Amino acid sequence: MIWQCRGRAFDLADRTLVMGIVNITPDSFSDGGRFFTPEAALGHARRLLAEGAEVLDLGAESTRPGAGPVPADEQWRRLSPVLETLARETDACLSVDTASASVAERALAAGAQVVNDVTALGDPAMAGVVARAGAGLVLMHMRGAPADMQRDPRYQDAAGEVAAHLAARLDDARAAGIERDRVALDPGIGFGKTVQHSLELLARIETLTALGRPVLVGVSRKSFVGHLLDLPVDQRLEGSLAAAAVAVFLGARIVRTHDVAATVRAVRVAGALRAARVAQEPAHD
Ligand code: HH2
Repeated sequence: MIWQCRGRAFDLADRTLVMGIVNITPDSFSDGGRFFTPEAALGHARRLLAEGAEVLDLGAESTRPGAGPVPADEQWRRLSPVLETLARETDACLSVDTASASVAERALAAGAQVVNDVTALGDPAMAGVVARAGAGLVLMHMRGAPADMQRDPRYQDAAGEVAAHLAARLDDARAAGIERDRVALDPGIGFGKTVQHSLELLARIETLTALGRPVLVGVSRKSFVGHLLDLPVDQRLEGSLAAAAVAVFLGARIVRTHDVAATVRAVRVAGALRAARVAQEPAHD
């Protein structure tokens, strides 16, 4: 299974990509303010690359529950010095975590290869921007907006509804000229989901892998881990690793994380276990 991101093609048939998170924000839920200056963000980005991240996801707008939107010009003011420097000094794949087509367009012009859109084409101009650049695209499921998404989210069948929503967005992307092999799909853990919904989405990840595209999961330090273990954000590493490993074993191919070194190790073992299981399955013809 190939994920095509501009000139780059990731073959994810039997390996897992680790995407390191660089939050250039004052208010992100787990590391807000730590990497807000360009110097701090660059230092963090270089560290994540040294730890084995193959993709860096640069974000300038927190999407934590209750957060409001950050204007496009302010997002770009935060992103540009970091993105422009990284594009010059590394050939790592750079992703921009934005729901704004105008921010995405500027980031792609500055050398980003992927747009990570937590609104799955909520901005009507986004699909055209991604199509014209030939960029990779992450379509994430969210119910509601960060400001209100955790107010009593309800589903009859969370896994089925999330898959149907992402299948429809995948069709929209295709209709706008974005080839299927450019798209990765993400259930949006914690975005308009209770703890139980997040668990169900991870445990039934095959409802998403069945759509034939690489599945990305973002479980790192998320509140479902905190609820299960009754631990604050700075003590959720082991729980996050367990969730990432199980998701990879069940078929996820891209893991978005704050803790790259530990995640690279965990998903390598989980991926080897998945491969061993697949090798034992009877051939289907
Ligand atoms: N989670 C966050 C942000 N962006 N993108 C995708 N595709 N999937 C996710 O699960 C996801 C995401 C939230 O995490 P973080 O970036 O650490 O926090 P904040 O939004 O507060 O900056």
